[in-house]
Amino acid sequence: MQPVRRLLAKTVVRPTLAPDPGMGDFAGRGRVTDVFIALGANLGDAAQTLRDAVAAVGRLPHTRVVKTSSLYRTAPVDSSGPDYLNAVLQMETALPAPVLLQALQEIEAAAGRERPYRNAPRTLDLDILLYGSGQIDSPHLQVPHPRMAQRAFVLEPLAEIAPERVSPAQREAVAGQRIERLESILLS
Ligand code: A4P
Ligand code: MG
Repeated sequence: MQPVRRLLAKTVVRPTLAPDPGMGDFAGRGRVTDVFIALGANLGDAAQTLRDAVAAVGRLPHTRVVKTSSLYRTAPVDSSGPDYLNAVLQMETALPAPVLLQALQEIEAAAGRERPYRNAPRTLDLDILLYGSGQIDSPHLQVPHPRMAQRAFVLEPLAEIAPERVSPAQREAVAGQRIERLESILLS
């Protein structure tokens, strides 16, 4: 059995959040939540890795990718190494947030993600930005992502696919960070 399916088989699926007004039924699989994921990579063939990651997210059980942003080339923020490629995707999922986090970490591991030190260059990073309108503050998961408002590499792609989620003041606050939308390299 695949790791995520094994995990799901063992997981007692219970709501981690109060019912969300944005939720609905998803193919008869219970409540679904609108989720935004940040994708980042600055080692290896980053564009292909991010494409593969979008496909892998789309193959998760009870999950559908709704929208993807463009790819963005961005300067490392509190990090080192080559420029990053970043993007944001919107998905609908019936997976509880902790199960989704574990599934994303398995996709990172399959892409060869290593963690030699904090904010090290990486082949693939998948962070949960928003999980419905839920707020989660557990040792392993904080949502909304606590640093998203400080990062142009999150806010710009998020504003591209969900402009109502980012205010002009938030974008203005990160305007000094170098970021370039790539028109000729497609994510999906
Ligand atoms: N964790 C807690 N909340 C979340 C969440 N909402 N989504 C925990 C995902 N994970 C979450 O993550 C460390 C731990 O955070 C996980 O074990 C999980 O339980 P990680 O993926 O190992 O490391 P990380 O993502 O590097 O950690 P962190 O602290 O989230 O890093 P940041 O703040 O996201 O920064 N510059 C550019 N240009 N582009 C980038 O993509 N990324 C970073 C990472 C720094 N600079 C960058 C970029
Ligand atoms: Mg991460």
